[in-house]
Amino acid sequence: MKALLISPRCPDTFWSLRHAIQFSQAKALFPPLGLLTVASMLPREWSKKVVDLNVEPLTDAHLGWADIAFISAMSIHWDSVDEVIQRCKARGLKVVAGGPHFSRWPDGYKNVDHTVIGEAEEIMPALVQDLERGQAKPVYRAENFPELAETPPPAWELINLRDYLNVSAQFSRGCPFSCEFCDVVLLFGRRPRYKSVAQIIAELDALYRAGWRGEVMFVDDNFIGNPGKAKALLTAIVGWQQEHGYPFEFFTQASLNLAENPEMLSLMSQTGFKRIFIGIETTFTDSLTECHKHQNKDQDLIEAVRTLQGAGMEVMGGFIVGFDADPPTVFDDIVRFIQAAGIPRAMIGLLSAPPGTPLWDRLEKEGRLLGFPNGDNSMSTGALNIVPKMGREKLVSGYKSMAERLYDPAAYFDRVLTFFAHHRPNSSPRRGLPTAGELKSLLAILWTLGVRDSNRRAFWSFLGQVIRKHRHLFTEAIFTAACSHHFHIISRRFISEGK
Ligand code: B12
Ligand code: SF4
Repeated sequence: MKALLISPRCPDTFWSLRHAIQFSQAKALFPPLGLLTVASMLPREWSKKVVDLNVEPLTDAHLGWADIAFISAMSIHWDSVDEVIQRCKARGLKVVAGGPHFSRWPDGYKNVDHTVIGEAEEIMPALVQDLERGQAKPVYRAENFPELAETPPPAWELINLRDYLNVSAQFSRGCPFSCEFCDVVLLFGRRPRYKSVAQIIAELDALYRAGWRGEVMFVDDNFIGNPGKAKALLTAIVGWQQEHGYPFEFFTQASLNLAENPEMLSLMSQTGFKRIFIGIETTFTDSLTECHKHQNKDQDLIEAVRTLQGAGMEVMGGFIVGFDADPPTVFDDIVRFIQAAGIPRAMIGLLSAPPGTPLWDRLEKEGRLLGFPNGDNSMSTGALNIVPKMGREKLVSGYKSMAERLYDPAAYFDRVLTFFAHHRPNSSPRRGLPTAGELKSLLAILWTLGVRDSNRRAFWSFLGQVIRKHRHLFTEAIFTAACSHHFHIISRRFISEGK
């Protein structure tokens, strides 16, 4: 059997980082980890090809080669998914679809032949057998959240790692919390399930052997969900990094209570963690109570961010506006917080209700649902599927004013400088001089932001301050500025929508 594994194209959104990636040799931000994991579950004797539409187009030759297509998608891929399915069907290919989008929206695609709902581990043996016998069913639903001990390493050999800016590894799935707006618990359950330390070390070995050097994201919903397991893994990676000459830098997602765990922070610092994404959501206790994010209450938020920065990590924060309890000052207050904390990459979103979440159920009862969200709730109104208490117009205009203020390049650079002022280098050795590829990117960024861009004054003033006060972070500063370029383009486009 010849299996064509297709990853749909991401639209040009906040997280596509497309206008920053253009400066590098990479073509996309992350490889499609779910699809590569599924590829490893297919029989060895099958021929496999991965086509990531963020890297290359899907050609008739690809479709002509294949006997069957496997598609993996998030809801944000909506448009591309429709097109891919139509093209596969037009060539007479059977389509197997899975991943978060199809798991949450299984009835949406009548032209998909076999929909996999949930995680693939326990389903694949039966699906493969049924496909080989020509008797596969329309729907396969995971009955359990599988243990990850048998999850195979991703099939890195099917892609060119150089096409990606970062790579990823997954240590755990699931989250013990129950934030009202989040569908992670529906998708992956409340009990975090883990791979073994040996499985992860084998994945790092495989990436190293495949020639990867650079950033690795642990795509866990909460890396420190089980602190004991996280510490055991970190201890093993410290040793691995030493043995291999520190080829990787890491980032991940975690809950804010990481700031209260100095031992974990010290281990993360020794391992080489550079960034951490935290769902801060809001600075208002009543809004945190409303969305059941109790774990963020009673914390001094600025103090927590400072602690993480002091451990060598840039804090990337997720923020939401549109809670019923949000006061009228919410937009100004959150912008002020983000500036003061020094969170350059702040992902601000409008509250939206993914289907099946407790928020969806509550708002349905209250008659405040407006249909399905489109999956993109950062710098877009496409996911706004609720009637907000403060009124849609007020919410959207306040939100746009946040985007305008936060992604003004001067404000962004101010945040980077605040972060740099509190940053302490992590205790793993820093990578050596920039590679030839990185130097090329540096020059391209300098040319675009420093010569051609209308915001070049802000850029040069920023660089001047970096050279005066934080020279050791010069390379970091240039790459961070490339992200500012992307966010500025996305925010301008969003702000002018509907004008
Ligand atoms: C890493 C990550 C990112 C990264 C990288 C994304 C990427 N390109 O890979 C970044 C930070 C960029 C990102 C961004 C976004 N993300 Co994200 N992200 C994740 C995260 C944490 C891990 C994804 C991952 O690699 N998982 C590991 C693999 C192994 O798991 P998996 O893909 O689910 O695959 C398993 C099954 O689903 C199934 N399966 C998957 N595909 C297929 C295909 C077939 C054929 C079969 C049979 C089975 C199958 O089998 C696999 C093994 O069991 C998930 C949450 C999570 N825990 O998965 C959210 C998640 C995927 N992201 C989500 C969202 C909403 C977003 C954003 C839209 C956020 C935003 N507001 O902007 C953006 C969109 C990005 C864009 N391009 O514009 C949602 C998607 C929800 C949905 N219904 O689609 C998730 C589920 C988190 C959540 N609930 O909020 N994200
Ligand atoms: S928002 Fe984060 S902490 Fe809350 S349930 Fe979702 S993954 Fe867990």
